[in-house]
Amino acid sequence: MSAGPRIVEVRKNVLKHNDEVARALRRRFEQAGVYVVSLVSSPGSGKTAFLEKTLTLLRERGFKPAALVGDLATNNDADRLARSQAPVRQITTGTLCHLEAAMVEKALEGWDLKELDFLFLENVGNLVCPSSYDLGEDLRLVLLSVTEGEDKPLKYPTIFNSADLAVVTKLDLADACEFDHALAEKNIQAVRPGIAMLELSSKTGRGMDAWMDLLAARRKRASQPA
Ligand SMILES: Nc1nc2c(ncn2[C@@H]2O[C@H](COP(=O)(O)OP(=O)(O)O)[C@@H](O)[C@H]2O)c(=O)[nH]1
Ligand SMILES: [Mg+2]
Repeated sequence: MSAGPRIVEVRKNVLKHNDEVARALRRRFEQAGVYVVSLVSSPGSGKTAFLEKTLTLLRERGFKPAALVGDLATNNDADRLARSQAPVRQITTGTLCHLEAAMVEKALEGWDLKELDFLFLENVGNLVCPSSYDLGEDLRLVLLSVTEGEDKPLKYPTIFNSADLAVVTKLDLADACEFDHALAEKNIQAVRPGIAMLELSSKTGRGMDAWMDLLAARRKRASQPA
């Protein structure tokens, strides 16, 4: 037998196991009444800056958010996010290019989810690997910064295709990069037709009010009985 089919089989089993853990996590999140949002993007597109601002603004509005953040190495992002005063834990993945549901489950040990309104999961910066792994989240964000180029959705369609909301970041740098908003939107919509989109800057705060409104509305909708 060639090696090809066996590799596919192992991968299928890994994904199946992940889906089972993710399904259990989703049930736990629902029962606890916590709304869970994950963030995926390439390294450096502004996930941590956006999350730090998000945690701070949510706390100012009286919500109780927390975050888990994944990186191959260092606690740098957890240290940055902890400045918001929200509970934060770092997950270091070693050589792994994505978070898996079991890592989220383990990192949550000791936390009372009923105490939280929102839980954010910052995935490892990567436009390929995280797309296949369900983490039990309610909402998956894909970030695209204006410095990355408008063509990235076409080059990495799967990550955009598996997301629920596309967030264009670093709006304050758009003019300097001659960012073409219409082209970026066209490319995102080409790979994920109908996806909701936001444009914002974590640095200036522009667009953050719309994000806060969207988050509160989605959480409210999720908590209403079907
Ligand atoms: N000008 C500007 N820089 C930003 C913005 N968001 C993030 N950055 C910078 O982009 C770099 C990478 O951001 P980071 O949050 O670490 O990205 P991550 O790797 O996706 O978590 C850092 O130097 C940030 O200060 C923004 O809205 N505007
Ligand atoms: Mg980060």
